[in-house]
Amino acid sequence: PYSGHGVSLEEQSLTDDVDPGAATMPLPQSDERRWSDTSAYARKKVLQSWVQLPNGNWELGKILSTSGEESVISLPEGKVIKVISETLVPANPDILDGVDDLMQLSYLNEPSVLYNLNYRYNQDMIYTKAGPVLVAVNPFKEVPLYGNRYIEAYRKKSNESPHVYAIADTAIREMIRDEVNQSIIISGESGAGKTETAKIAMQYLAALGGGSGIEYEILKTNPILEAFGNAKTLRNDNSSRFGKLIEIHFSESGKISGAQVQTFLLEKSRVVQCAEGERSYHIFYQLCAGASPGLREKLNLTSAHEFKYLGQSNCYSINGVDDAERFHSVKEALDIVHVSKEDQESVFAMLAAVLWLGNVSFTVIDNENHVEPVADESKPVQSLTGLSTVAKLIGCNINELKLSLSKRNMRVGKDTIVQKLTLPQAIDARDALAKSVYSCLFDWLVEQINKSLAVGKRRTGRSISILDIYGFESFDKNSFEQFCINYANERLQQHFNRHLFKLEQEEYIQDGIDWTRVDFEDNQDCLSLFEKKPLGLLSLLDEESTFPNGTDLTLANKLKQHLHSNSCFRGDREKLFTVVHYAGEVTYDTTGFLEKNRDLLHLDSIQLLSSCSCHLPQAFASSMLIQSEKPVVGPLYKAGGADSQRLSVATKFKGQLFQLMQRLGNTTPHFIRCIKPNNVQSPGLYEQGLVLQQLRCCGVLEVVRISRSGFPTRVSHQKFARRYGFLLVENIADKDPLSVSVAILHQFNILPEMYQVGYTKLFFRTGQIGVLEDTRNRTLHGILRVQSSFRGYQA
Ligand code: AD9
Ligand code: MG
Repeated sequence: PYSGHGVSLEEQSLTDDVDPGAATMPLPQSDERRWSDTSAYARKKVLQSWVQLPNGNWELGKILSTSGEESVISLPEGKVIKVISETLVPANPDILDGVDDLMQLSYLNEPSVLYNLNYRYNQDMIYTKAGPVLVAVNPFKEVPLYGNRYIEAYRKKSNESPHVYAIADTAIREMIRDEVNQSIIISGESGAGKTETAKIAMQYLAALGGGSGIEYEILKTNPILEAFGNAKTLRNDNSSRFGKLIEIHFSESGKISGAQVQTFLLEKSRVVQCAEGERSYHIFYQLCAGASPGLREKLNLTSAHEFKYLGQSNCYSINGVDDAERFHSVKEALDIVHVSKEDQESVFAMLAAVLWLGNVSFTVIDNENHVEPVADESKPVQSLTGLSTVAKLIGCNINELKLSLSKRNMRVGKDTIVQKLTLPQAIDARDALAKSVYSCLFDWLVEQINKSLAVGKRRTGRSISILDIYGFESFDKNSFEQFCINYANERLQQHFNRHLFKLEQEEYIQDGIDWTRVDFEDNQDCLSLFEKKPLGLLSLLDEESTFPNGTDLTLANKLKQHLHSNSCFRGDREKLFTVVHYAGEVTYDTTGFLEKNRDLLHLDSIQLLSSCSCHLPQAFASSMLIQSEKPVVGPLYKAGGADSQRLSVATKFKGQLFQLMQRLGNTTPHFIRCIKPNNVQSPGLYEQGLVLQQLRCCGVLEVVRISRSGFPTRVSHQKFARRYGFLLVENIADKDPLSVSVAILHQFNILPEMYQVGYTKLFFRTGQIGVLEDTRNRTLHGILRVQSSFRGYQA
C-alpha cells in the first residue's frame, strides 16, 4: 500500500570512502577499488551478490563470470541466470551474517539489511539495532527471551544483545545519570508488536524499580485497558483501538513511585458497528462468557449471540482465547487498581446497557416516517425488553428514555420546539448514546486507574514514558480514523527526524565539526498542510463541520478549492483526496468525516444521563458537559436547547497531540520500531517486500545510513576529562579539560579517523568509547577491591 519515497540505500553506499554510486556500479572484476572498504575481508573479491528476482524478492547468488554488461550468476538451487551487472547489489561476507547492529554491515543496501534481519529472525533473534533505534520483528510465537533470568542478565550487562530490556535499562540509567526524563517511543503497523513490546519494557522497569508494590498495580493496568480498548480486527487478534502513553514515575532512589496513563482517540464506532470477521471490544464477550449467574440475572445477560451490536460481524470468539477466563483476570486486575466491587458492578451494568441499547428497535408511527422505540422483537416472549432493561441498568425512567430516543428538543430563536425523529435519526441517536456511554466508561476507568497509581504531591523524581500508538495506516479505503492516525504519525515522524537528524547535524555544525551535511527528508510541508490556519486540512474540516448544510461532498470540494496548489495534496474524484505522507500517498474518502468530527451528542441524551439514579451515568453526563465548549447555563433539565457544542474531534486530538509532543520534547527519546514480517500472524514467515516497506516507512534505513556516517558518541571536554583523566599515566590533572582529553586520546591510541575534537565536545565513531569504558571499569574495580580488602584488614 505504500508508494514510499524514502531513501533507497542502493543509491547510497555507506562505506565512507566509496563512490556514492558504487552499489549500482558494474561488479568489480579487476577494479576492486570501487569496493574499497576499511575492513580486510572486503578487499577480497566480491563473489556473492544480491539478485532481484522477478517477484521483487532478493536472492543471494554467486558470480560465475562477468563479460561486458552482463554477469552469470548461480542461485542457491543450482539455477544459473544471466543478469545485467548494473542491477546486482553487493552482498556482505559471511562473517557478517546476523550482526546485531545493522551499522556493522560493510554494505548497507536494502537486500543486506533485509537478509540480516531475516537471518536473525530465523534464529529467534527478533531484536536488532539500527544505530540508536531498536528494530523488533514480531515472532508470532513465544520466544525464550524474557523473564527474570534475562532481566537479571541485562541488569548486570552480562547480556548485551539488542533487546527491549536493554533499551529500558538505558532509559533508567540515563534518567538517573542525566537527571532528564526519558521516553520510549514504540511505533509500527497494526499487528507489528507495539503493545507487547510496551509490556515487555514495563516488565523490566517494574523489575528494576519495584519494591513498593505499586509496580504490580502498574502492570495490571494492561489487562484492563486491553479488555476495554482492544478488539479482534482482521490484522490483529488483539488490536489496540486507542493510543496510550504511560508515564512511570521514579523516586530519587530510583524506585517506582507511581504512574499516569493518558489515552488517545478511542475508536468509538466499533461499539455499534464492526466489519465482518472482526469483533467489538473484548470486554463485551468476556462479560457475556464469564459473568456469574447472579450477575447475569441482574444485567439480564444472555449470550453474545443475542446482542445485535455483537452479532453483525459474525465473529464471537478468538482462536486460543478463553473469554470467560479473561473476564476473571480483568476483575482481579480491577481489584488490584482499587476499583471497588460496587463500582465494578456498575461498570458491568454500563456494558450491559450499551449492549441492550443496540437491541432497541423502532416502529414507524405516522406517515412522515416518525418512530418510537419498541420492545425487542427478537425476544417477544421475554418480559424484559431492550428498552426496559436499559432503563433499569442506567436507572432512568423508561418514558424518558423512550422520549430521548424518538424526539429532540430544538431551540429556534427563543422558542424550544420538539422535533420527532425519523428512523435513521432515531438509530443515530441511539448509537450515539451507546458510543458516548462506552467512551465515557473508558475514560472513567482510566481516571480510576490514575487515581490508584497517583504519585501524590511529593513528586520529586523523574519519569520514563512509554508511548504505544497506532502506526501509519494505508488501506484500500481510508476514513476519518486513518486521517487522524496518519496525522499523528506525521507529528511523531517529525519528532523522530528532528531528534535523530536535525539535532545531530546542528550539534556537529555548532561544535565546528567537519561533517558533510546529510540531507534528510523533513515532513514539515505535510504537517503544514494539516495544521495551517485558516487554510489547512484541520481548519477547513472544522469550518465545514460547523455549517449546518455542510456535507462530506462540500467538504471535499472545499479542500480541493483551497489546497489544490499544495504539493502534499491532490484532489481526486468526488469525495476523495490524497495526501502525500512521509510514508507514502494515502487517498482519503470524506464519507462520514463531518459526522465523525462533530461527534454530536444531543443535549437530550446528556440530560437523560444526568437524570439517572445510578452514579456512573451521572458522572458521564457531567464529564460530557465539561467537554462542552460553551458552558450550559441554568438548571440542566430546563436548558432544553440545541446540540451541545463540543470541541471537534480533530481539534481535540490536535490539542492532545501538541501536549504529547511538548511532553516528549522534554525527554530523551528511545525509539523502537516494530516490524510485522507477514500479514497472516504466522511464525517463521518473512515476507521481504512487506518488511522493506515498513523499514522505509519508519525511517530505519535512513537512520542507519546517517548514524554510521557520523560520529554518534559525544562527550564534553569536561566530562571526558573528569571521567577518564584518572587513567592518565602522566599527571596533568591541573591542565584544562581539552588538554587532558587529548592526552587521554593519545594514551589510548584512538585512531584519528575515529574521533573529532569540537569546540566543546569530543565526537566519536560508534563503539570507540567502549574501549575507554572497559579500562575505566576494570581500574575502578581494582581500586574498590583494594579499598575493601583494606577495610577488611582494618576491621
Ligand atoms: V495494533 O496497532 O494495537 O493493532 P500492535 O500493538 O503493534 O498492533 P501487538 O503488540 O498487539 O501489535 O502484537 C500482535 C500479536 O503479535 C500479539 O498478540 C502476539 O501474538 C504477537 N507478538 C508481538 N510481539 C511479540 C513478542 N515479542 N513475542 C511473542 C509477540 N509474540
Ligand atoms: Mg497494540
